[in-house]
Amino acid sequence: MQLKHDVRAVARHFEIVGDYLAAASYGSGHINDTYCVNFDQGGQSVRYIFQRINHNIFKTPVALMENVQRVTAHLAAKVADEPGASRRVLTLVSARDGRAWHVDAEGNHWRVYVFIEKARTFDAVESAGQAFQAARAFGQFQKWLADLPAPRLHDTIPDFHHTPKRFAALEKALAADVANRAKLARPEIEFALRHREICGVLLAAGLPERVTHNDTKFNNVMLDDATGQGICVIDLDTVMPGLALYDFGDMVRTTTSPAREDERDLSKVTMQFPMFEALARGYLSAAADCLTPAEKSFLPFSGMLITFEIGIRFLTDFLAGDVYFKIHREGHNLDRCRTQFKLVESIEQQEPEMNRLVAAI
Ligand code: ADP
Ligand code: GN1
Ligand code: MG
Repeated sequence: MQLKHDVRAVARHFEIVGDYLAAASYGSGHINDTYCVNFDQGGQSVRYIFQRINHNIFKTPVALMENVQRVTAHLAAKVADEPGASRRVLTLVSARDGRAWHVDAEGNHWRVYVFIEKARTFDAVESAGQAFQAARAFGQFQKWLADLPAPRLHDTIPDFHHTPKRFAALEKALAADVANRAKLARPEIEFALRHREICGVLLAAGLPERVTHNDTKFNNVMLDDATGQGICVIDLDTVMPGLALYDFGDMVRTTTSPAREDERDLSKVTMQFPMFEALARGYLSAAADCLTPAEKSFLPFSGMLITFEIGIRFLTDFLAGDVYFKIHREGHNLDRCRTQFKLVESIEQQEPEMNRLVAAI
């Protein structure tokens, strides 16, 4: 199949031995372009992950790569003495000019990671054990990065989780209605407007800034094929200063419902309490001693808020004519928005019980 990019040409700029064999598009991310690339190294086929950073969204790719270099180096030092250390952290492959990235003739920034074998990601959660493992890995990730030396990391996307600003962007897109689609999303728009008051809650709570991942989707953690253990947190583009709750909230969003993010049958979308319990226990097993009592008390609410926030981002993009997230069918962003809002409702209904559980852990 014809690829969107000349990956073979890109490969020549990286310190990879052996012969280039083949490349294929990989993963289900909404932003970057990811390829799995095979090389023949002495008769063995060895895989690498190549990624083109979407510079329409990440406007400062060099600053982003500086963050990724600092974060991966810090994590590598933390896991150095653990068994299988090389599979516990992403490893960048250097470009031939010594930098960690290559800029092609079109101005695209590329990076290469060593492929983590015998582990995989899942787009939808299958068991409470997986939820526990994912949350523990993300909690451990936050804990390991708590002592990242200064300076402060770059903000790769400013105000990424500033929910009130996300809401303002929705209102702007609604007022402009450039694609004439507001009429197709009346119930969703009404839902968003009714929930406006939750947007500012975390920002008003005076919580501490930490180094956070900010995109803790379930498919951004690799689970070991043999043990099921959460071995490596990936997708580091949005690692930057943030609130711990942004990470826990996105875990609730992506790891408690059995349905995919774009499921059309909304009856399948529901916050499964045992998954939430596994997430809370997994996350706290690793990160509890880093958290303040206030942060802990907001864990259930953060799930509702971040699900709402991503929901309004999908709705905004639908209204704007699908300019941000990759889509694969008509109405894709509206479908995604609907699953998010259904999940918000499900969390709202169970919030008291979720709060009781967290207080008891
Ligand atoms: P996106 O930003 O597009 O989501 P990711 O960095 O999450 O990109 O990568 C997309 C997919 O590629 C992941 O879900 C994972 O399955 C796979 N992947 C990414 N990095 C690696 C790696 N180092 N080893 C093995 N698989 C990887
Ligand atoms: C995007 O790149 P990916 O697919 O992991 C988005 C996240 C959203 C997510 C929704 C930089 O993540 O913020 O939560 O889609 N990343 C960016 O699935 O906007
Ligand atoms: Mg990803």
